[in-house]
Amino acid sequence: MIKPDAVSNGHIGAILDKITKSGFKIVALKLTSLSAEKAGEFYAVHKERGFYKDLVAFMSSGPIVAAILEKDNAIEDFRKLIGATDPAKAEPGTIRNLFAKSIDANAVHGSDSDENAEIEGSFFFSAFERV
Ligand code: RTP
Ligand code: MG
Repeated sequence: MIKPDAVSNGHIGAILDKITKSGFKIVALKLTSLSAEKAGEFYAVHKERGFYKDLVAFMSSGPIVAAILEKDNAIEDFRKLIGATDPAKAEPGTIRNLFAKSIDANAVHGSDSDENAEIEGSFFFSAFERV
């Protein structure tokens, strides 16, 4: 997902370019937005964390881009490409290093397991929206 900060800062094109040039194939893509309820559902795993309320408010604050990506070793390689959760700690050249401003507004989300990628892909896309 490209988060609301990166969408409103005009980074959709640059981020998708970096993703595809890093060998990921886009198999589903849409510009949409999340209600607070849907954002809360998406990040339900963090419900007990202190940052949950801020996270839900931020993720429902503006348009986002959702995508399903394919690549060998996609989960690990994508997390390497996006960099650390806190952009101040993200390696130079990573998406969060280049486009994120803070740990809250950190430009992109990546699934953390194959299982969650399937769940999160189905959260945004029906079968006929995937190529
Ligand atoms: P994401 O799920 O968005 O790809 O990020 P992540 O795996 O790198 O980090 P995660 O631990 O899953 O946390 C989800 C999002 O919550 C915000 N967060 N804030 N203030 C804090 O200590 C804190 N920790 C996490 C971040 O925006 C993070 O992306
Ligand atoms: Mg996460």
